[in-house]
Amino acid sequence: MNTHPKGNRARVLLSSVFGPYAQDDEFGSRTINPMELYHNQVTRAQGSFSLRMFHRSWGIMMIQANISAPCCVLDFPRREAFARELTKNHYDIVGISSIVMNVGKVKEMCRMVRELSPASVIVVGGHVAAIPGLDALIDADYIVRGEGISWMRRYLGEDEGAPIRHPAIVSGLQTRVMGVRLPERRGATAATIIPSVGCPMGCNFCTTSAFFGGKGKFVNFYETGDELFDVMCDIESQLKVHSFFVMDENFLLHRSRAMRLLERMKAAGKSWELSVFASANAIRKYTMEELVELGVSWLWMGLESPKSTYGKLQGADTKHLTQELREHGIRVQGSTIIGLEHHTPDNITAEIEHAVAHQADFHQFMLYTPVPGTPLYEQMAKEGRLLENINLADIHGQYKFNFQHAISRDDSKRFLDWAFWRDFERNGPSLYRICRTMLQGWKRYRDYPDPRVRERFEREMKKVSSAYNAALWAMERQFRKINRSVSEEIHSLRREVEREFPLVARLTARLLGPVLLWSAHREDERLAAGHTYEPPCFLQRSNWISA
Ligand code: B12
Ligand code: SF4
Repeated sequence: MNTHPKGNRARVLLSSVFGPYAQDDEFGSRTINPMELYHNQVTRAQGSFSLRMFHRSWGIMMIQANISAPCCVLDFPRREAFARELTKNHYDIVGISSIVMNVGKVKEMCRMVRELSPASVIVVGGHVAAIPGLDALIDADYIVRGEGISWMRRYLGEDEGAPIRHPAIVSGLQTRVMGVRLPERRGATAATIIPSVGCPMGCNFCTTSAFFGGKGKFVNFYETGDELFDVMCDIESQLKVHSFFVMDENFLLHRSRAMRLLERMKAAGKSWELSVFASANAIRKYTMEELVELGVSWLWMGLESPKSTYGKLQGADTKHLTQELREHGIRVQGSTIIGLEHHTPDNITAEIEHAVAHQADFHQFMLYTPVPGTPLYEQMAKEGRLLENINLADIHGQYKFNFQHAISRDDSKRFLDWAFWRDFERNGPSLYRICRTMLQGWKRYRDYPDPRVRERFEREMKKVSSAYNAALWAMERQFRKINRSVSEEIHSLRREVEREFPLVARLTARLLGPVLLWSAHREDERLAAGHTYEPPCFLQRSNWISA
């Protein structure tokens, strides 16, 4: 690859694919694929209790923060906004970021660039680049596979090995639950931190592992706990946060980095909360106290299946581990795969019941899916098991199988939908489950010698004893028609919270509870009428001098 003739004076536009997203259209948008993490693949069957929020496109934000060229990030544009930006300003380079299922939008955006800004070089990056033969499907000049910061720096003639600057990213936007949009107070939402991309475990279906090199490979943006600590301090002071969403596929796998971070946190008295992703084998490298002291308060863990042979599970009793984590106040988000090789129409129900019996605070269910670029895709292609004529927009694990399996394509969707529903019906709204976990944690750690830990649980209990308790009041009523015994459990939890915090908890439940009950009803009606949510468009310029 040659560097761009203008080097770092080239003007760069970095855009995510265009919306609207949560509707069916010819470009590959799908109603079941809203731009919302939880509602898309975790709490989607939970009606008005579903946790709804948007996340920005962090890949292009990271690239923007790490180049010195004049750059504009356009996130979640409509086609009109993308066209307007292309014609209003001249861009030497137009970078488009996408995942596989949005390839139809990339094709259309490349067409638009050629028409509206013919002198621009088109660079396409992100997971879409893993599609074999992509160059024949879209009209781009460069298709970038893998890590994009170093590629873009190289293309602009900059030092690709320079330290990574981390932008200050607010992790979630426009959070809604029970029909109420939460106020966006400064510091109230966690900041996103991205220590690495990829994962060395190399599970055969895993797109993120495959995209950044596969088994044994990953890219560290921050090698050491010291570097990470400095970045977190910087973002803490910019955004006034105590809480971090750590976007690293397997954060706890890198134990020496995590333990050094803990040392620094202790020395500086940082009472931070970390939401992390980690595999069971990595979690077991730590004692519960180490996790708690590190501030791990939310943990996303692959449970996959009791009979799966993935190295990351290494014989772990995931049910016991989930229970133990929750007893220590750590909210667990389990992730279960439906359609592994040993699954059949006869045993899948029992496997789903096993997953649900974990009583994780949140549960993601995903279909086993050969996505282009993964070892599983290659294997299925070799075995001739890939189904023909499946639109790439429908290959993502939340719809139907794209390969031959003992379970039929249509049944795969039925089992997936049932898994979400069963988890909700049996375990109640995730909002209730996290209140239970936080209360357990606070009871266990309220007298803990380390003041940072006490402070963190006290912060959590402030929420549980006020607004969340009001939500419990509304939930126990709303849930009666779904599962009376869970409604009674919610009632007992609320009583317990009110025993601990008699004044504030009772008062907020009586005052705010009825409002939440009303707004949850209203939200259920809205959702039943087909209402969906779309993220706002963002436009952010850096190193910009108007032409
Ligand atoms: C945050 C996130 C989201 C957010 C939205 C983000 C957004 N604004 O688009 C939400 C929660 C809404 C979401 C939704 C979905 N997501 Co999502 N998501 C993620 C997640 C967890 C983090 C992405 C991230 O920021 N990573 C960190 C950044 C730094 O990495 P990156 O984005 O890959 O960017 C790097 C390179 O790819 C490259 N790069 C990226 N863009 C560009 C552009 C240019 C020009 C260049 C040169 C390079 C480049 O450089 C970056 C730095 O190295 C990833 C998993 C993961 N760990 O990455 C899944 C992931 C991207 N999502 C995925 C999927 C499937 C979905 C959904 C379809 C849900 C589903 N059914 O599973 C929906 C689709 C929504 C829609 N309508 O488009 C898959 C994509 C699989 C694939 N092969 O395409 C992933 C990989 C998860 C997985 N393992 O299955 N998602
Ligand atoms: S442990 Fe998780 S992130 Fe790592 S390769 Fe396996 S599925 Fe992917």
